[in-house]
Amino acid sequence: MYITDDGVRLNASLEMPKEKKEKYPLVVILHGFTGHMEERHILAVSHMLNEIGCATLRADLYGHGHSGGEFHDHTLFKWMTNAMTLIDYGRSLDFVSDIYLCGHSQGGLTAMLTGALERDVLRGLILLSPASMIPEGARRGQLLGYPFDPEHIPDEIPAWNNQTLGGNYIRVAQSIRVEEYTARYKGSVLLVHGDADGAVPVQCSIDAAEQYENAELAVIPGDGHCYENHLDQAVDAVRKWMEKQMREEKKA
Ligand code: FER
Repeated sequence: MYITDDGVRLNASLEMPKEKKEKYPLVVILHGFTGHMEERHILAVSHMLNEIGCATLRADLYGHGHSGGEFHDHTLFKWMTNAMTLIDYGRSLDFVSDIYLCGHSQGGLTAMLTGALERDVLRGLILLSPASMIPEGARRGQLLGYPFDPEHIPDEIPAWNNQTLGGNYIRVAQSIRVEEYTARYKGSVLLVHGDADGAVPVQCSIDAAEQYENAELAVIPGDGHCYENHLDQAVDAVRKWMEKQMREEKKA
C-alpha cells in the first residue's frame, strides 16, 4: 500500500499480530541510509514484534526503496516529515493503542529527532545502531568518509552504491543539534548497537543512552552495523524490552 506525504508516495506495509484482540500497540519501523523496508534486520524485528502481539508499519522513506523522491534529494527533514506522516496514519487506526517509533541507523537518528517532536504521542523509541554522529560530521566536513569544506558546501558528494547525495542533505544535517532532541524525549528508549559496527561507532549509542532520561542500552559483542553476526541477539534485546513495555502498558 501507499501512504502519501505531501504528494510523495511512500511504499508501506502494515502487518498485524497473529493473536486477535481489540487493540494492539503499533511500532513504526524506519530503515537506514540507502536501505529499504525489506532488509533482513528490518524484517526480523518487525516479524518478532508481530509474534509478541504488536502491529508494525514499515515504510520506504523519501528517495529509497519503492517510494517517491530521488535519493539525491533526500534530507533528514524530509525523513522526519515522512515519520510524522506514518505516525499520523497510525493514530488514524482505531485498533491502535500505544505507538512506538523504531529506526535503524539514519532511520534511528530520524527516530531520535521525531521522538522529540512527537514526545506526547510516542510511548517509546527503539533505536537500532542510530547514526547520531551525522550532524556533527556534516559540521566538521566529514560524511561517508568524504571530506569537504563545511563552509562551502559542495553541490553533491559521492554516496554508497555509485549514487550522489545533494548538498542540501549537508545543509539540513548541519543545523541539527542532536542533544537538544534527546533532552526533549522523556519516554522509554531502547538502544541496540554492535560493538564491531564499522559504519556507526557504538559510542553513538553509549552517548545517547546518557543523554536520555530513561534509556536502556544493549551492546551486542562482535556485531556489525546490520547485525550480520548476531541478529538473533539484537532481535532478542528488542523483544525483552518491548515485552516489558507491554506489561507496564497493561498495568497503566
Ligand atoms: C555517514 C555514516 C553513516 C553517513 C551516513 C551513515 C551521510 C548512515 C548509515 C546508515 O543509515 O546505515 O557518514 O553520512
